[in-house]
Amino acid sequence: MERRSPGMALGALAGLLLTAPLLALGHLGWTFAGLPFAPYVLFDRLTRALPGAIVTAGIDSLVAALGALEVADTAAAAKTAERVMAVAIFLALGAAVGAALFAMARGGERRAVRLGALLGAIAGIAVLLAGHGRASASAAAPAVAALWTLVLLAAWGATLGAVQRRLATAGDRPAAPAVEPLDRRRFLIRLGGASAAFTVGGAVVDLVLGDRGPGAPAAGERWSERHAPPNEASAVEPAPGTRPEITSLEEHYRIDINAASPSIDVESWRLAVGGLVERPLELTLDELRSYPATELFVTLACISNPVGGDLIGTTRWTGVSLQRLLPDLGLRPEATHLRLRSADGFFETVALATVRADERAMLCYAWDGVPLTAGHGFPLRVYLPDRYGMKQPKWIVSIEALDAWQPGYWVVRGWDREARMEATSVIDTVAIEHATSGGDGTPQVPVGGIAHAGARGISRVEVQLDDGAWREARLRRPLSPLTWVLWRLDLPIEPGEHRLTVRCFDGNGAAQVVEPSPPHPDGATGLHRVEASI
Ligand SMILES: Nc1nc2c(c(=O)[nH]1)N[C@H]1C(S)=C(S)[C@@H](COP(=O)(O)O)O[C@H]1N2
Ligand SMILES: [Mo]
Repeated sequence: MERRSPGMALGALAGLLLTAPLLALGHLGWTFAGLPFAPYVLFDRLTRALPGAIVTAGIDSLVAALGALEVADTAAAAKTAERVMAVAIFLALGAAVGAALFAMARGGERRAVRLGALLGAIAGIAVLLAGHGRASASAAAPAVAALWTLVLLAAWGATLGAVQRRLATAGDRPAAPAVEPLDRRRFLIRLGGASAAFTVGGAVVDLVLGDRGPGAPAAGERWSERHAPPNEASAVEPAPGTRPEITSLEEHYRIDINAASPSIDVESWRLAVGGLVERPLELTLDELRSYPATELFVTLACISNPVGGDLIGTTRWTGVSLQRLLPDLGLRPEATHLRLRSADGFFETVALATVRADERAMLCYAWDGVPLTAGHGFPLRVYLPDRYGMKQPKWIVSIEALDAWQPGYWVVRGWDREARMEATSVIDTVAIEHATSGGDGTPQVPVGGIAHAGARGISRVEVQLDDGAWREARLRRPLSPLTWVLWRLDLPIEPGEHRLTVRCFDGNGAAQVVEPSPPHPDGATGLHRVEASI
């Protein structure tokens, strides 16, 4: 009797059915033990290896798509989309390995299990290599993390081999060849059921019990909970519906190149200072904190933020001024730039001239009075006034003094060298339900929002109703010269359908750029408009 060994299609199916529970198990290890999660390791390697233009196009279309779908939190949705892609790719790889194994083990040979274990172990080594140099993506000790990855994938491969044998021997029953397809099908159905049960069970445990991850709030009391904002006395009250002036840490957008944030043990973390220095240094976080602290309200925005988008936030940053730190770094006279490197492989260069000209450039360790969260750069990130987020590495591990400028991570990938923040203004609210009746009976509608122009400040905001004249809004005193300005205008609006447009002028009187342009390569421009029916 001829044996009918399971083909590559069945191998792919078996690969899928076994990869799903592998994902569930791997994710549990990630959630509860800080072990590396292979799909994220591979995905993060992929995003670093792909050409900048492709990654940029991917990010742009993702942000645009999420904007079109009007999702509430672009950054979180984008991160979820990345993770879904990472898992999908991993499932596809699992199916491919399944097909390959079934092709190699034709005939139901006994070697199938060993061959599967071998393929799994090779996959494990590939994952380890992909994650090499980014050991900090896992909170576990490197040896434990490596062992986990290898054992998990080898066991997965061995199981795949066992499934292959089981399917192959289903065709090995000389007595009842006609029963064979039924037996195979029954086995596959049982395998599918077990896979689904295990996967769903793991996911439920993860969701219910796991609260690790970058979203977890930092311990300690927030500065903003104990203090009134410095502009409390400003005469201009925001129009109802205007966004909070201080963004809560949970609401602050998060953008970076990581499916999983670096997880850094602060006890062993050091800021290494090298390059053109008299002698290399290593600074602990406590040493950095022993300098007099710089406290600044800052508005940070991502260069990928479209006009009116939500990739912008304001909080209080605490750190040590780079200017103050400089004398202790022992820089050699020929040094002109500092290259900051991050645990995730991100990097940027800062000119010493910038540091010397602006004492507000700082290495920052706290937001809103509590240590940075894992997602926002714990334990150390930089702040550079007037620049988009792409110039501001999180999770800094080293500073290298150079005698020339070097392009940073996103500059290499085609984004602007300077990444200076564009002036932008946004209408947050047309508060129809808070309208008061004006002198002539026309409803006075509170309209409000934000305007921001990096460190240049805002001197004027104007609102246009339909095609009417531009009318000047009142400006609330900002939290600092570095933050957005809340503006408000109580505008008489006749009932009907209307369009409102806003524009601003920076602190030097320069008008915001009116011509619409996309975020790439140097930040979005154009006016923000909303439709309102009164
Ligand atoms: N190490 C590292 N730092 C990084 C990034 C990154 O991917 N890795 N992304 C940058 C970008 S593009 C932005 S917009 C800001 C976002 O900071 P946030 O996530 O705290 O809002 O971090 C910057 N710093
Ligand atoms: Mo960004």
